[in-house]
Amino acid sequence: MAAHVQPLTKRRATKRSAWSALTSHYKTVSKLHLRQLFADDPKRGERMALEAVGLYLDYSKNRVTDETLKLLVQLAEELGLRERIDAMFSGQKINITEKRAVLHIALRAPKDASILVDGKNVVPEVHSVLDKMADFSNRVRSGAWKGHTGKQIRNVVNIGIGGSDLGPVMAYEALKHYSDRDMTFRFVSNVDGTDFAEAVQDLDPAETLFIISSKTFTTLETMTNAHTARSWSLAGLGNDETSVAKHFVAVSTNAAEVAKFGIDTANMFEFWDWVGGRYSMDSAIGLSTMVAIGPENFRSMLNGFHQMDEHFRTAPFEANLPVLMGLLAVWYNDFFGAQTVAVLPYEQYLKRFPAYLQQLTMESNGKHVTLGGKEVSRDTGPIYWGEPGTNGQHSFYQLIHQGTRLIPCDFIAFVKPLNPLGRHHDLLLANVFAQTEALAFGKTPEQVKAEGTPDWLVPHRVFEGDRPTNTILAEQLTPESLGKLVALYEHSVFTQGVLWDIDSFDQWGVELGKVLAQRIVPEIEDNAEPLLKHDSSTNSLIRRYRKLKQAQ
Ligand code: G6Q
Repeated sequence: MAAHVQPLTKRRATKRSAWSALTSHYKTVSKLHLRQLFADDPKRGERMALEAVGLYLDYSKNRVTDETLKLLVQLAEELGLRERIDAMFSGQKINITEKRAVLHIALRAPKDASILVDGKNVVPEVHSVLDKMADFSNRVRSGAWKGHTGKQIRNVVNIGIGGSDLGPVMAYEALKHYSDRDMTFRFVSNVDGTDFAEAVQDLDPAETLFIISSKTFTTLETMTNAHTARSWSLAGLGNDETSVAKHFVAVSTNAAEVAKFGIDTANMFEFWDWVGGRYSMDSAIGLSTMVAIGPENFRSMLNGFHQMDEHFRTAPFEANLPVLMGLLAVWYNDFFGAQTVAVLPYEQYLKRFPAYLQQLTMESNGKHVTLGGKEVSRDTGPIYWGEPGTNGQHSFYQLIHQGTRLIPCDFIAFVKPLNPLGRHHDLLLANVFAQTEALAFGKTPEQVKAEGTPDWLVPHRVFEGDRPTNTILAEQLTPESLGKLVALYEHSVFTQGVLWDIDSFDQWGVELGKVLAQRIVPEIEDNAEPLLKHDSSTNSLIRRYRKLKQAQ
């Protein structure tokens, strides 16, 4: 076990006292309505807000009192959050099941920083890869990098999946405003052939560059898509193998596999085993982002990440944005029994942000055993989901307002629009404020009756309120503010994981399905009828598929 991890006995003892204080406190707080909390403290909305590194968090519409926050902070202290933060930032191997350091914070560290992994400073390597990415991006953007036929590259297709896809897609969509509009960017992830076919159907191979993004360079989906891309590209370029060097580059930790695929390792952008897939959008995995928005904007995004890292590392817990958000998530998950958190960006460019967060939060904290391998004693990772506003208001918000479940929501909005059009932005923001107001305060039967509603209809039109929300307000969606926002959630996830005493950085849960799929592939593809040894359901599904496939 790594040296920084507290002995289990100590952790358990402190855990009991801090959690139990909150358990009895919950009994009082759960009976207090947000209406009352606001009535009792007219300045609550100003007091329970925090501004740091340019992000403003209003957490006043949460079902908490000062005492709740004090106890939650105490819980974090007792469970060693400070030591765990220090352990992560100093490169200790806190991903204990994979025996790896967790250093996405090194990806955005300034040049003069020193972060040691096994005694070696990793910061110079990070900057040398960033410089190589910048040089490449500039050459592609300027047209200096030519395709095999001498044509300029106009299309970039990133092939990757999971952490090697969701970050790049989200960042591209989020920062489209800053991207080179003369270029086309596509993202292929699914092993479903439709994904590839649709992505390239209107592209000219002579103008298309593929970025094969895979940490391991062995992932089934990515390698299948990469080989299909290779054939598609070669077919369009006279089957000249030398064209691969001009139309394929790789982002990986596995030089041997990259070379085996036929990509010159000079065109490989490296990252390291201490970067988890879902924490890699600011590593070389962000190459497509850099080509899209240019190196300067990419560096400004890294700077945003770094500002949030420093805030997280140094701010006292009660004034620490990611810590507060993490503590609130735990409060609802473990005391109110909330199953989910809705993330609702009121910013069209953030349309893929909830999908990105789903991997970040659920792959990280979807764990059922503690660091010591014991069954956890309380629920871990809530389900994160969401859609951009105002669209969701006309669909699933009904359940958030009037359903029987408690769904804490994060509303995200920006003061300045990127596309100012008439009254659009004022209307958008009015909706953010109206939603959090309606969720917190609702509408009482008296108010509904006073509007002249007939008695039979009153219950249907009552809004209980008391639905908790966070509102995150930033000045404008920029590369820098995106970096801050992503780092905010990364560190909130870390905070939650520390409170649950779990490894937020492994992902064994994705393994079993991968292994079983590899076993089934030959059973599906073999011409001879295979001897199937699965359960009766799986066996008959395979037989049915084989039969219908052969009949075609
Ligand atoms: C992320 C996971 C996972 C991973 C993909 C792709 O934290 O590890 O989503 O990113 O399975 O893996 P490769 O980059 O190795 O292809």
